[in-house]
Amino acid sequence: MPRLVVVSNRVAIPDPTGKGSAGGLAVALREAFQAYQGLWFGWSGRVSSHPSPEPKMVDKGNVHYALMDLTSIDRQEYYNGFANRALWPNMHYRLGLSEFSRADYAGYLRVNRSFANALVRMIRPDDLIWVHDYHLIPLAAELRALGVTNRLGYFHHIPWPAPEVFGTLPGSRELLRSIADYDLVGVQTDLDADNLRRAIMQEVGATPQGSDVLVLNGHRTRVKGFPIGIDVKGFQQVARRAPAHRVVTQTLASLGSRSLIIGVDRLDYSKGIPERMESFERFLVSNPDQRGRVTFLQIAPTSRSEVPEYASLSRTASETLGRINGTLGEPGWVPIHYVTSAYPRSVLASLYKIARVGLVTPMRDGMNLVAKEYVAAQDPNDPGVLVLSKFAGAAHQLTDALIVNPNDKFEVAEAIREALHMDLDERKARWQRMMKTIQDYDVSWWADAFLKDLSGYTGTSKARNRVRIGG
Ligand code: GDG
Repeated sequence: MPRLVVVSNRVAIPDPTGKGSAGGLAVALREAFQAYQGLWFGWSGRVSSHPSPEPKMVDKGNVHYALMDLTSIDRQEYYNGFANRALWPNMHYRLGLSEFSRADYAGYLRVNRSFANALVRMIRPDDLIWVHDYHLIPLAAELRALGVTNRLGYFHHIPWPAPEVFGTLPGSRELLRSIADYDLVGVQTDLDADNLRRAIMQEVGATPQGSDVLVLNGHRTRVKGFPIGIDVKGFQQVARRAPAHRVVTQTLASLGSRSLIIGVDRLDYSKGIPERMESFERFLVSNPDQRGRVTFLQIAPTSRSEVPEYASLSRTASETLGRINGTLGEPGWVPIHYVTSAYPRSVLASLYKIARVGLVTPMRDGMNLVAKEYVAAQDPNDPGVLVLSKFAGAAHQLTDALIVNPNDKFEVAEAIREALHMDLDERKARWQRMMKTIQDYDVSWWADAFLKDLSGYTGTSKARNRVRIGG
C-alpha cells in the first residue's frame, strides 16, 4: 500500500483546546487524517533568521509532521506578498486589490523550491503526494525537476476564476504550465474545473483528451471537481452536547425571546462581512416591527493582519458596526454583536444550533464550510434556515438554502425576512434535503474520492479504497 504525503502551507498539529487555527483547510485535513495515516509537510508558522534546510519532525497519533521554518523575508514575499496580496484577490475576483510585485513572486518560487528540496529527501518511490492550495502551485514542477516521478495531486481550496481574470496576473502562464505537472488537480466545483481547463488550453496550448484530461508536453493532467465536505457525524455530536460554555449560556440569557441570526467567518474581504451588516441594516429598516426582536451575531476571528487590505477591512467592519448599532440600537437592544476572537468548535456548534438563520453571504468562496456546519448542527425537529450566497461553491450543492446575491442588500434583507417567517414544514423539508447532500458528500467522501482518483485504485468498498501508510 502506498503512503500518503500531504503538503500544505501551514501544518496544523492538533490542539486539544479546539481553538487552534480557524482555517477551513486545517479543519478538513485534520478530519481526513482520522482515516489516512501518513506524513504532513509544510510551514511551522515560525520565522527564523537562519532556518534549517531540514524539517523539524513531530510525531502525533498516526501522523508524522515535518515542519519548515521561513525567514521573515520569505514570509513577507511568499505568504503575505504573492500568495495573499496577488493570488488570493485575483482568484476571488478582486482585481482592484491584487498587488503584483516581482520580488514577491520570486520569493514565492524560492519557498516552493526550498520546500521541494527538503521534501524530496523524504519521499519514497510509491508515496502518493497530495499538495494543497494556492501557496504551492509550483511545487510539482520543482519536484519533477528533482526527478520525482510519483503520482502528484493538487487540491485548490479557493475559486479558480475565469481565464480572462486569471490572465491579468503577471506570471499566470508560468503557473498554468506548472499546474500541468500534477497528475490530478481537484477544485471545488465544476465551474472552477471548467475555468482552469479553459485557461490551460487557451493560455499554454494543452490539448483536451476526453472530458476532464488535458495533455501538455506529453504529460496528462486530470482537472476535476471534488466538493469538500465536513465531518458531519462529529459536528452533530458536538452540537448535541449541552451548551456548557459561558459564551453559549450568556448568549441564550441575553437573547430572551429574540431570534438569533449568525455569521461565522475569518475576517476576510471575500466573506462580505460589512456588506452583510448593511443587509441586516436594510432588513431592520424595511421591517421596523422586527427591531428589538432579532439579534445578529457575527463571529469574525482576525486573519492575515499583516496584510494592509485586512487592516483596512477591520476598520471598515468596525465603522459599519458602530454606525448601524448607533442609529438603530435602543437601550436594552444592540442589533449586531461582533467579536473578532476565535471560539472552540463546541461553542460554534451550539451557537449554530440556537440560531434561527445562518447568514453565509461571501462575495466569493471556494466552498464555505460554515454553510455545511450550520446545517449539520440544526435540530431535525426544528431546523433553522440557511441564507447562502450564490457565489459560494456550497451554493452548487445546497440548492435548498435561500440563495442570494450578496451585492444586493434588498435581496439579502428579503431572504432574512423569509427565513424568519418560514413555516416548520418547509424548514424541515429544505433541511432534510440539504442534510442528505452534506452526509453523502462528507469529508471522508472527499478525501476518498480524490485519493482513489489519484492512485488509480478501482476497488469498490470504502475500506478498500483507503490508502494506508507503510510505517
Ligand atoms: C478555505 C476556502 C473552503 C471559523 N471561526 C472559528 C472557526 N472557524 C472555522 C469554521 C470552518 C472554517 O473555520 C472556515 O472554513 P471556510 O470554508 O468557511 O473558509 P476558509 O477559512 O476561507 O477556507 C473555503 C475551505 O478552504 C475548505 O476547502 O471551503 O472556500 O476559502 O470550519 O468553523 N473554528 C473555531 N473557532 C472559530 O472562531 N474553532
